[in-house]
Amino acid sequence: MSPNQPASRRARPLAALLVLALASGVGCAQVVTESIGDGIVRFHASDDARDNRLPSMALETPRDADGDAPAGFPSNVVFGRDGDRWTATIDIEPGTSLYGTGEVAGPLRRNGRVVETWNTDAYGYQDDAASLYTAHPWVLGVRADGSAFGVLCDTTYRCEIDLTSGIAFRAAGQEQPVIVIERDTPLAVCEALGELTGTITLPPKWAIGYHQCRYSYDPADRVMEVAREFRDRDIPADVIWMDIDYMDAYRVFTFDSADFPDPARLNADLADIGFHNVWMIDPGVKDEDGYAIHDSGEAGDVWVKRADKTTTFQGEVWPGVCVFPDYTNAAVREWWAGLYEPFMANGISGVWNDMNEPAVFNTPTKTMPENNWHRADPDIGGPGTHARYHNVYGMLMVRATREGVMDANPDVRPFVLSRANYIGGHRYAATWTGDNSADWYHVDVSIPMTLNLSLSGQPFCGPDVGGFAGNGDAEMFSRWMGFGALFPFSRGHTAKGNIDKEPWAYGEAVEATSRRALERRYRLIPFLYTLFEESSRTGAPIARPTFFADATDPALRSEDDSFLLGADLLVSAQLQPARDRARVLPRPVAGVAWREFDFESFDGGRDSKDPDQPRLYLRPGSILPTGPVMEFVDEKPLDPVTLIVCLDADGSALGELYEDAGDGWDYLNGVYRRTTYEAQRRGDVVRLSVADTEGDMPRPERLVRVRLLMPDGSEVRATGKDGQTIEIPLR
Ligand code: MIG
Repeated sequence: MSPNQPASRRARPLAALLVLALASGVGCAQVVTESIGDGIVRFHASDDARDNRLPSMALETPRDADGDAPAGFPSNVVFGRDGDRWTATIDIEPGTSLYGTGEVAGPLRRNGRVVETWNTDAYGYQDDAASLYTAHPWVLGVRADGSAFGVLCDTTYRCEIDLTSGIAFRAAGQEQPVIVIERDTPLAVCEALGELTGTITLPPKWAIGYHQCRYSYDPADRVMEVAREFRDRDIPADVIWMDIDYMDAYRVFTFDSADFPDPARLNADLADIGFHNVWMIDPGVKDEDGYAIHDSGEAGDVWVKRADKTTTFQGEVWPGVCVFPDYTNAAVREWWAGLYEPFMANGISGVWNDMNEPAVFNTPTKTMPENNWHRADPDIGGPGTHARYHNVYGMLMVRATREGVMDANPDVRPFVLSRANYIGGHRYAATWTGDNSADWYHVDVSIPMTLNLSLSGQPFCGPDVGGFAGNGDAEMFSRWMGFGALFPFSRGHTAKGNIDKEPWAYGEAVEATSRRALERRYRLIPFLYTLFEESSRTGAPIARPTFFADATDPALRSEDDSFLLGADLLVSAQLQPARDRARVLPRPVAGVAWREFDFESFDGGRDSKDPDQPRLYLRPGSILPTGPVMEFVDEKPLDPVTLIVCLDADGSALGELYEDAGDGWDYLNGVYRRTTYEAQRRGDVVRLSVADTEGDMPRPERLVRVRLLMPDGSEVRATGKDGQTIEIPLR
């Protein structure tokens, strides 16, 4: 047995253990391996490390060993030390591409990169940023043959992820387990990660519409003005956001009485024109006697402590000197959750938690001292330092926020956006890529950043479209909107002091491009919603790297100017001003190429004639469900359903459409409809029919339009009734 092979704890003969101990040069400690699921092995540095490990914050529920590691398990973890850090290394075969590592700037393929998990307020970050806002100690490996594995270093402490030669984790704190997932495909690894860490809650449908934000729309009249402008200009949008300036001097859970005198009225007026709303809440609570939130926190003794474990830590953030809820404690989370009931009663639809790394202005590290003290519950490891809990502070905050939001409005699905998070935190909140900049570098990285987050368990993500820091220009904004409209989370945002960045702010041409882009998103909502539902069940990412189409094709491994939505739709963008990058497409499938298609735009032309729209391609063998343009997702019923069909080499195609009430929980009791459409060519006729229907929601009477994409670029169209077979003669 070589030290590179996995060791089964019980089965290994003693002599081999001794050889291994000597060879690894780390004393007598023996790696312990155990199976915790089919093709999932947990490695511990030693028996001691296993017995004394801290509870996993990543796993949705603790996993017991269900046996020894399977014989011949392909990956092995070698533990060691590097100064005061413990290390875990995993060799990789030549030809292995590495991905994931969470929210990281730079290219999709991560080989050669070094990052560190340490949630950081990283305004204006660049390619070399070691740490951004979230922590995902996780690497996805894809071997030359397309088989894949995932490695989770199950620590909340600061952890370097070094991909310069194989995979190396170097972490502070005590030795923690390393979990390795083995699967045949990268998609299956993502799904297994979902089994371990949980999946997203299906969001309310409005949350997958377009979001419009800025720092800040202020006062309330300005909010209404922007929302009305969308409707007047026929630009689809579902959500408008209230950034920190709505508060009374940045005191959380308050409203500025001059600028936002009646938030309930504002939310109702927004609802009248089909807008939902999201309001920001930060963790820092102004340290001020007489301020109700402060006083109730004080009474409950909820704040994070200094190293002396008794005095309350104070740090400056927006409101001035603040104190910080200790979300590691269940009683504190309950207190925090309870604050949302009166807040949400103002007709608030969603909550945005920012600054929860936590960001602190007046310390050298821009966060809390690492020796601050958390009074954590035993089930997450008991009391401990900020060094241990820093990376989960944001996750535990949004866990409590989500509970509060759900307690306040139990009949609707929660929507929470968090800036900081930890692997597994997708269970509680969506994430965006923080304070990017209005420059071409950030245009370029917004696809790989979204993809690597998606490959790290967080499917509900996207960048600030248009760029947060700085102004940028019309050309850049236009390009960004073209493909930014197609991210799982699609939100325009910009910082205080910048020019306006609403879709119409740059004049008519850019407005037209933005409208085309958002009309595409809204036509694709039936498909996107189907993908969100799939993700909520299986953990599958929504935006996927193009190499998912063919993990054996080396030409796709670094491709990050394009991305897939689900398995079937390829979005191919041009991310350089000159539009001079060669497009990379998946190889034809049994001789049939991925087929380009587009939509008719509002001004009568084809939207793909607009060079700022990404090109769209359909996988051979697939049926894409689309709908009519709407001003907001629930404006009208889905009628007609337009099915865009690309037959494979056998003349067949399949596609799925998931529908439910769009909000609420009835879908969990069967009130939904999942339709599998099938197309089959026989001679000169293609028959489109429903192959399968699941769920209790009856099929409405409605039209189905079929757009059959032909190999020569032409289209054959047909119309029929949903549920009935539609015959499409080809000549
Ligand atoms: O330090 O609330 O990333 O999206 O607009 C700035 C104001 C604080 C940072 C967030 C940004 C938000 C801004 N916030």
